[in-house]
Amino acid sequence: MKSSIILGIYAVCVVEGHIMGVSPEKQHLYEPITGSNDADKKWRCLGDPSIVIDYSQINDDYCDCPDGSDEIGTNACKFNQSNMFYCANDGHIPGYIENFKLNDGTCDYDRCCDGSDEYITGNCPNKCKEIHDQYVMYEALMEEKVRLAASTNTKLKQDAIALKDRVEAKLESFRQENVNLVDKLTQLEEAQAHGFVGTQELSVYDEISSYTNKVAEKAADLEATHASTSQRAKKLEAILHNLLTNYNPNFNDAAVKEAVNKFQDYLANKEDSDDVSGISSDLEQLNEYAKTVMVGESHYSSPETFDHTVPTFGNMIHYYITKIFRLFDAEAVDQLVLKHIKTPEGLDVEIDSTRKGISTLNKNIETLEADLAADYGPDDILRALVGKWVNTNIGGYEYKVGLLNQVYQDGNLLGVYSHYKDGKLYYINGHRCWNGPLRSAVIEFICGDDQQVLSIAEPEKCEYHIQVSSPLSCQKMSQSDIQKSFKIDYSRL
Ligand code: MAN
Repeated sequence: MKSSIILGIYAVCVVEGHIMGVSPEKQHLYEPITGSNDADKKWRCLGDPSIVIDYSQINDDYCDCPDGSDEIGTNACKFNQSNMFYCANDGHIPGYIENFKLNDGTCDYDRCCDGSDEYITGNCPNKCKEIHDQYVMYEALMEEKVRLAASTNTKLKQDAIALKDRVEAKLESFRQENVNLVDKLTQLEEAQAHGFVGTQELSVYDEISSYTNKVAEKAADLEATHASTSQRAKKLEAILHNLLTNYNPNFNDAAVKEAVNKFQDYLANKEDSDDVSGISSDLEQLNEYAKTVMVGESHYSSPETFDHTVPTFGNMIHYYITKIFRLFDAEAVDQLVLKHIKTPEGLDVEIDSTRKGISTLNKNIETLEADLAADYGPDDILRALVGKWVNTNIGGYEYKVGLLNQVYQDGNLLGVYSHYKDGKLYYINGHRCWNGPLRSAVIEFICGDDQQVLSIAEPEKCEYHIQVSSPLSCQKMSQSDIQKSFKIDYSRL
């Protein structure tokens, strides 16, 4: 039983048509069910209509209904979220407060600017006018911020799109590079299995061919020159034969005698054959030889198909061709081999480095794919904040806050960025707390100017809650968001 003063106040709380603590929309639920005299009036508990109580038992500071619906204006029943005390806050925005905060002597002006939560203590005069004036200013400020943020956000969105495009392009080029490397590896492995590199072997053949073709052209010229020279020689020989057969040895003509003697010497030493045919087939052989160049075989020695011992004009050409070919062997082929054909050891090294290249590319591809699949918020806009650090000094600690990166408190790692959810960035796996868990942090964006740390709290040991201002969260600021973020400046009340 309460004192008579308190009873008096409770009597005020049950004036029919207005039950204290109940919102206007719910007042009709508190109409009596029977009786015209006050004493006869009854009411049913909202959560259990089988329980009927006297109308005067509502807000009498005694809990009659199991759901607490009869004591919405007192703290008599166990707290129930759906029975919160309603503050009308005339001139401002209505609010609700937990019943256990009623009459505790504290002015909860953020919920009840009219002080109605302290109806017994009378501690709290109505401050709705002052608070509403503050709110109106704050609301205008926030609306302005939202307006300004719209253009910043457009820019951030464009940056985010460009960054995403860049990641996609990089991924595409890595994938293409990967396809090329896999092809190359297949070729190299085939070459390793067969002992040569097919297409590269052809390159050597092509190069040798181009040399032998040039030599062939030269040889054809020489052949033609040789043919006409030998025609002329034959005519001269015929003239000299005629001289040899028909000269008169009885004339003592020294010049004729010398010519006849020298021609006889010439005939005695004359070559049997000066046939130059076969040069083309020799060159053909060279080309065929080029085709047989194999990886890892000792193919540098020239083919010993030419007989250098017979001193014919044709063999002279053979000699030069072979010499050229020997040049190929000694220098050019070595160079070509280095350029086009792998030695077995070189092949192993290249296969190894190609495999490593593929594995690195695969890792890079995985990283980029994960990045593209990650949640960067609506329109991927958070991409624009990657790599941004906002540092501050609070409570004697130097905080380094890397958005989507890491957070440090002096030398302590508070967490590594893990994911984004419902407008918040989550950081985990920081340095271990003394006798506690690994440190972790959450960043909440509050509508405001460019990214700055607004506050850092540690609601649980080694769990950090960081508020960062950003135009990002302005875009979705509804009227109720503005109301929720409004903070009363008590110094001005
Ligand atoms: C340091 C800081 C604090 C933390 C304690 C825990 O002093 O990281 O934030 O609460 O360690 O021992």
